[in-house]
Amino acid sequence: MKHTFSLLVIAAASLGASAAVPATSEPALKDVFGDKFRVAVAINDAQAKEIDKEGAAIVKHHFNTVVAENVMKCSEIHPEKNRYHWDDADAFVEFAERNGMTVIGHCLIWHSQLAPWFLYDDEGKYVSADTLKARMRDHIHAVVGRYKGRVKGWDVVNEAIVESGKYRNSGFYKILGEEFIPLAFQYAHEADPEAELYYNDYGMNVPGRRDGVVRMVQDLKRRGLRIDAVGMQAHMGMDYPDFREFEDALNAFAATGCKVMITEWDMSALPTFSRSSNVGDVAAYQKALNPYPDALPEDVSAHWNSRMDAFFSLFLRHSDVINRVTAWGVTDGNSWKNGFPVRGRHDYPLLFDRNYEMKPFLKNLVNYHKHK
Ligand code: 9MR
Repeated sequence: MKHTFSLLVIAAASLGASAAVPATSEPALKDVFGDKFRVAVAINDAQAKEIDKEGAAIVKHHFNTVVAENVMKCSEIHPEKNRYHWDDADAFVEFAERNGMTVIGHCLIWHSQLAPWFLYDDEGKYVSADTLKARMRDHIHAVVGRYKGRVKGWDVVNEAIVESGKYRNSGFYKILGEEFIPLAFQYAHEADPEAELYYNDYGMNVPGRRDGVVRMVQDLKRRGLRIDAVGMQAHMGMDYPDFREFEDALNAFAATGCKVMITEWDMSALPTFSRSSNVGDVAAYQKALNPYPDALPEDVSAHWNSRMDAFFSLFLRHSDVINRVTAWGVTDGNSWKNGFPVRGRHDYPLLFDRNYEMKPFLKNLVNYHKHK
């Protein structure tokens, strides 16, 4: 009963004009936190082209740095061997430049969202090591070269180390072995010697992966290659990552001499989904998959806000080594989490809700820090 009542109150409040404060009337995040780290967000095509006007307005008001959620990935920008598709990436970079924002490039070498032709010959077999090197070089030189001097830094390699600390057994690894990583960094540096270069991965709190990434970074440095930062994606949930493990990993990356960037921050508010969940009937199964289709219950929202506050406060405490914090999407409605790990979920993982309002934990932090 109490629960129903509070839901009604929340619903009424979100409808009432007096309760809603447009996010663009709040103090700008970049003004409040910009002296600590770059305040960044991943934007989609509709925001870059200002089709989603309210989303774009939030980006312009609150953020000083943008990354393209998809349009610079290999499958998008280089869909066929002899064809690049620049229009969407150009529009993204132009949007940033029109609005005085710093651009981050995502990403050059990744096993996923890789153009289907990239690793294969005409017969569908893996290409030789030399051919793959040439393709990587051409791709990296074309993309980095096109935006030379306009992109501050690149995620050069994405998600190449697994939880055990070993290299992911991707096509790149199968064809080139460990060498594909230093080669990618070398090519990126050749293409734009001024650009910062990053290694980016998820689940970085896991000790095996953490140590594997540290070893790989040290290897790049030993070879004299440029690497400026380690990107911790930071896709979180209500029960992961472990706070201490996350902080330990952050310290371990900083100890290599690299900066640390929080590159893809979001926190699912939904119960962690397991395919082995033993849910009896179809209706119960649907409900388990998508338990809060209308709004988050107050207790869940309170828990989510306090966890987000704890992590943001951790980022602030480590702002000597963290130089960028990036939300992976603008509003809850934009988030990839609505479709992962299963489609059709209604998730609440980002800094702004579906009504384009700032989440409570962030309002509190802004109010506290703007007076400092
Ligand atoms: O958010 C991105 C989503 O729109 C894409 O469909 C998806 C495709 O793989 O990629 C998402 O972004 C990923 C990012 O590029 C790399 N780290 C994991 C992110 C979430 O999957």
